[in-house]
Amino acid sequence: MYAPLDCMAVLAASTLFAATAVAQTARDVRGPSPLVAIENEAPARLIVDSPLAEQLARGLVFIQYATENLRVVPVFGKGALDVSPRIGHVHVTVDDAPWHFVDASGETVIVVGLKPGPHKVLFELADPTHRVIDSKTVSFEIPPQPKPVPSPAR
Ligand SMILES: [Cu+2]
Repeated sequence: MYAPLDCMAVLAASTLFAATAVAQTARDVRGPSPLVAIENEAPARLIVDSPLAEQLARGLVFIQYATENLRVVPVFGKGALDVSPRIGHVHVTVDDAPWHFVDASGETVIVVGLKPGPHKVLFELADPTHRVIDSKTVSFEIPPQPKPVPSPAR
């Protein structure tokens, strides 16, 4: 006699559970709004992954990185030091080169053309005046690549 009512209760409870299990706010995914100043912001931190394996096997270096408590944007200069939330960019140095390039996109860094063998890439998280805040080095080895097949002579 009460079976339909019990089924309804079970259905309602399971629906509520399912909705709760997948409920996610925009803040959960994106973090705090970048449009609100942060008092006493925690120190900035740099996270750098190893190169993506599939691309590395083909001799291509794709390195993903992320920052905490710092947004990577192309804004520079002393005045930008007082911006909140904090902003900055990344210096990338390949194999101890005397020069580096700058990434201000926050996207995967791609390096191509390295010879097979051991390599390393230094990531430095910098403030808008280029002062280094944090750094990470990723070491990896590019495997030997198959030689291209020569095209037949004409
Ligand atoms: Cu810089």
